[in-house]
Amino acid sequence: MQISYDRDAGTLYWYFCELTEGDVTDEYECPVALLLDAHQHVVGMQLDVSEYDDLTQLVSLAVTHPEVQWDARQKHLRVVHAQYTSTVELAEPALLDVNQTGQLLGCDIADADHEIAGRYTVLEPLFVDLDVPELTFDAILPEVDPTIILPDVERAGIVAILGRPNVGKSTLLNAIIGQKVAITSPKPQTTRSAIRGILTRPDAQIIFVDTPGVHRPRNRLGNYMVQQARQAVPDADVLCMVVDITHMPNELDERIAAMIRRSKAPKILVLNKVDRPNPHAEACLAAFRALAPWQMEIAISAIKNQGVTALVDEIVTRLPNGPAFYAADMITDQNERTLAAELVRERIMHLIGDEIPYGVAVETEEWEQRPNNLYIRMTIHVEKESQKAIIIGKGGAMLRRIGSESRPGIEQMLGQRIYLELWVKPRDNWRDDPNSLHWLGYKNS
Ligand SMILES: Nc1nc2c(ncn2[C@@H]2O[C@H](COP(=O)(O)OP(=O)(O)OP(=O)(O)O)[C@@H](O)[C@H]2O)c(=O)[nH]1
Ligand SMILES: [Mg+2]
Repeated sequence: MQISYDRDAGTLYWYFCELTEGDVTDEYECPVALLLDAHQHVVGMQLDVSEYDDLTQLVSLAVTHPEVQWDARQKHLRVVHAQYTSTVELAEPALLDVNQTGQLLGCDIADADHEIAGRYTVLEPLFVDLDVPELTFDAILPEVDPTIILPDVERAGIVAILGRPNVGKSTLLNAIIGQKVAITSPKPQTTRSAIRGILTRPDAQIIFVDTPGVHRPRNRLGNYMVQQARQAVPDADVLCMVVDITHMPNELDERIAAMIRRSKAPKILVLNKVDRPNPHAEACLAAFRALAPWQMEIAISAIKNQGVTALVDEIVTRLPNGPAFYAADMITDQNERTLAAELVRERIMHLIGDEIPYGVAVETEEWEQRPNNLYIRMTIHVEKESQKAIIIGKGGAMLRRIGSESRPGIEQMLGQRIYLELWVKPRDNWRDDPNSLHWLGYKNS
């Protein structure tokens, strides 16, 4: 067993094995409590995993350690290093790292406010040194190709755009870049992977990372999406939390704020959708202000492009000095095939109702330049045979409509005519199948 504590981040790491890269394939969350002795020192912790299935497998690695107790009745996993007299529940859930076979490898416990930091006297001798190399720019930015002439800018850096689903993160990214690099829709959970949009101005190059909306995952795809958002935080030079000012913050906003609070980067509160009437604006504003120590706040309408330039100006003043990383004409890290497939998925999000679009993945399978056009063949993966019929529609009408409504956007992006062929295939329960997720590109780095 390995326990360590990151003082800066206020995070305890409790691991039941040594981790090597690629071990963790899933991330769950669960309520967590610390076990205290009579002097209020921390002597252990307790994870409440009652929400999960296959608990025997989940705890199988943990229970090999003598300090670990499994309470099968309450479904609590307890790590006990000395006798405890009380438990204190933490506001933030623990993050559980799980391997491919469903075993719990370890967990992160956030004590963001450092409320318990002085209480580790008993555990401290057990702490192992954190030997995590500092993330540097080189670690996360692409290798600079010497043949590309990079723009001469004073500042450059990464800006993470975070928020709960549907608040307008991707709409904001598109407004900033001035072109569509991220798909948007009125349905939540539209964005599935972190997407980079690059803005090069005479004075600065800003790499914006649009992230999937943080939500309560109900499948492996959801876990992946939330992890994509979470992973964007430590890499960012500036953090923007986008909120919908017409709604009061909820528990998801609290969770995102907790993720943000752990970072030392400047934090900007972006109040979106100010174009909408909002009789409760004052109350909403006060509640969002209380979520984190914001360096500044700004009201915008991403859809009307109001306040967006002012936001970018504010961001630039907070970027580190340094050279550009991308050529001046590069606007996104996605390739054309991926973007084209995303444009088809966007049409499906708009055209098909109910839950079906959440189980749709679009894959570009052929991309061939022909004399008169570019031939593109894509497969629309669905989860069930019955969904296939809905996507195809009566006499193929819906599939034709998806194709004809996707084509103009793809042609505009590519600057040429295309011939788009769409096929629909059921892929059983792919959102919970690690192989399918990997195959479809939903894999964490
Ligand atoms: N009225 C109004 N609507 C907006 C604004 N910005 C975005 N929207 C709408 O809000 C909906 C969600 O926008 P997205 O940009 O897809 O939201 P998101 O935060 O990226 O959502 P996820 O990718 O699901 O996390 C869309 O219908 C947008 O048109 C705004 O400033 N005003
Ligand atoms: Mg989005």
